[in-house]
Amino acid sequence: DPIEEAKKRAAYKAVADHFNSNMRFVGIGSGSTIVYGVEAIKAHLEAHPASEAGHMIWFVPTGWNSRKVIEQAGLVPIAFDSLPADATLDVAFDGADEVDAEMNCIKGGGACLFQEKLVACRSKKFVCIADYRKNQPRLLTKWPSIPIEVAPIAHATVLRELKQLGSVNPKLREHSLAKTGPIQTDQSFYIIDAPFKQLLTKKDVQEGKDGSGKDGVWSVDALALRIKEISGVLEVGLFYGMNGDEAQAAGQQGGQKPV
Ligand code: DER
Repeated sequence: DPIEEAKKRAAYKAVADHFNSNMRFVGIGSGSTIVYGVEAIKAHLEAHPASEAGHMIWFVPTGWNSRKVIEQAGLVPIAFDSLPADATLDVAFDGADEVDAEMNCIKGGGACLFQEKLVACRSKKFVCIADYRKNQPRLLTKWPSIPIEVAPIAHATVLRELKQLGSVNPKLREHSLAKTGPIQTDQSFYIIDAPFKQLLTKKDVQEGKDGSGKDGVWSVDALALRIKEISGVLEVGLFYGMNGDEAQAAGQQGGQKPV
């Protein structure tokens, strides 16, 4: 299957370039691509054991499924809230639903975006593993909407506010199979998928395009910050400006640019 092959190649390259056996804390994202990432880490550790005996590497999951993937590979998970207070992760590996020319990402297809962003922002480097299907000039080119994690009690209010920001037909993510009703995240929150017309890159704005929300056209960071301000929103599935200085400016703890 050419897509599985592409995912596997991307994962093995990402791990070869950005993982080493002497790391201490490594973040593991969610979805299907990251499974190849864990497989590649496992193979790397077998071929390159840690230099000092007894060296431990802790793997930080980004949700129930991510933890299962770590355990099934025989690696050792540590819950995010069990990390030593002064610990920063060496690297976080994760997937994405779409990536634009500036490496901004739409994430949340797997409903784990809150823990994924927590882990990404606590890591020295965020490595996004994405096959060719995810690469687009701008976000919302193929992936239709922005996943947003919201408190159940506030979901109707958030839907209303999103429409005022120009979202067309935002809706609660429902179970697709037998069970009816909204899906719940690992935090027992809901997910809203909010379509918008277009998300501009920084370059678009520098070239004079207006990303301030007129006719529902926004720049990535302006919309991410605006949605985050809506009371009831826990986190927004837009990863942007993840390098140190921009991330500080955007109010996110410093990570580094996704690679
Ligand atoms: O939920 C997410 O952001 C995930 O990383 C995910 O959507 C990517 O999934 P995939 O690797 O199965 O495409």
